[in-house]
Amino acid sequence: MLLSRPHHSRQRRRALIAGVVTVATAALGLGLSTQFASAQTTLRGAADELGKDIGVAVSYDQLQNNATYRNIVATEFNSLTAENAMKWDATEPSDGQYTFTQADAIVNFAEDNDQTVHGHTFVWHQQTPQWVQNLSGTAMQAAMVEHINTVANRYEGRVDSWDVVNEVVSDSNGAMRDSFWLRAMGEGYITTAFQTARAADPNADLYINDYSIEADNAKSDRIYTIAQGLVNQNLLDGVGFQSHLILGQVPSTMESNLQRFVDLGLKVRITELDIRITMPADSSELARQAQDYERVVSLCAELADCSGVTVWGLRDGDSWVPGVFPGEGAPLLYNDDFSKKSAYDSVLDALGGDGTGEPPTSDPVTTTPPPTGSGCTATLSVQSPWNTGATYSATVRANQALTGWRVTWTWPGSERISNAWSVQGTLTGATVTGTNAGYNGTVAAGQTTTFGFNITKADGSTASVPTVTCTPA
Ligand code: 9MR
Repeated sequence: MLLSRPHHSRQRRRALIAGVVTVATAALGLGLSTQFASAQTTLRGAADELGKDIGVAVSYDQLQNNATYRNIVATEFNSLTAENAMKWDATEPSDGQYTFTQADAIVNFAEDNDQTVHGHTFVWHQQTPQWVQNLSGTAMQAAMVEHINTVANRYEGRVDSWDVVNEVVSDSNGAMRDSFWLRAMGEGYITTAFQTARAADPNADLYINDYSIEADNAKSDRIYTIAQGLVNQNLLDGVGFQSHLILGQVPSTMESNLQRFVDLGLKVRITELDIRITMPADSSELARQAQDYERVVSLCAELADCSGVTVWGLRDGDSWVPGVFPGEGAPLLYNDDFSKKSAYDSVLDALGGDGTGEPPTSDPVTTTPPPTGSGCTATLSVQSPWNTGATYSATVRANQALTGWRVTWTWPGSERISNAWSVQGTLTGATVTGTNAGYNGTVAAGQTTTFGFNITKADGSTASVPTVTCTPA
């Protein structure tokens, strides 16, 4: 049952990777380690090769309003989680009144960019409106079932996995959390939530998610017991380890703890990774943070049943940490000016990419931009070539104000696009015709926007840089 359930977008990505592997090994007769001593220079490129999710928790506002944020989210991550937009207070603020604007925008963005979505969350003791909390047991159960049905049905086939319940165990001795859910319905609410989610979207992976369960401790023991019960009823697919960690405190038992859940037949996932530092953070602390990140991400990279890692926000300034732990911060991979921290490089390394800061083995090739004058010009540049593929980035420059653009080119040789982001259209053949995604069509005169893609190509051939024709659309 577990294995037979398809995972739409994840399966698509894995199939693609398997194709690359077959071609590479058949043509070269080389081991994978040689082939994949990879020159990938994005988290996404490296995670794709590994067949894992590298996710980020995103804010609707930033995605809407900040083009740099959008571009990094699209190019560096292959999975998204809504940091707040799918929580109950966002989706059903009053009884039966659903507002999906923000959640839809995030799911649409993920689809435009060929990203998986890990949904967060149906049942939590925070960010659930007062009207739910005030209900009696029977009415609360009915509201919970209705809510899960509505949200899971809406995103069926588009959200790959769900945190069905979040933080149901307390911090003291592994007791159940004394939440309004527990008080109104007893422990059975957890099973009911999973039964409902399973029936509503039989193809989604269902997770139980919690913090401070990374180590083998009383709290993770309790999660283990709950997980066992759910596994016996075929209601659970994975355990989410939030991993809101403190500098220097990656638990020594984390690997063996994750393994015991895998041994139950479950996936594991690092769902909300951040590593906080007492501020101000000095260079040695930032270097230590990079090591801590590397350790956690390596652990997932090396564990076949770890589905991926999601970082809980993009830039340090986007993080929830300083608001909740005054005097602590700097917990993420990017600085507020969007520059990459050492932690970024170490995550890239842990995913098997080239996070050393060294240029990739072959030098990137860049075209000279075609002459300006028409409505727009577009250029391609090879970011990181490897024997049988390459990652490209493309820049569209508006010579006049644009509300949409169309690009087209023909590959001179064997190059074919295998996946693309921030562009849509007829992309996979010898002649490529792409148009803007929903969010990057409007470009002011003199401004630029970007899109990107990976190609496959004949083993050892040079990744060519065709001339692109750009027209306003
Ligand atoms: O990062 C989220 C922050 O923006 C919200 O204000 C907060 C509300 O409680 O929730 C934060 O995310 C939490 C996540 O949903 C569950 N695990 C803990 C996360 C950090 O508090």
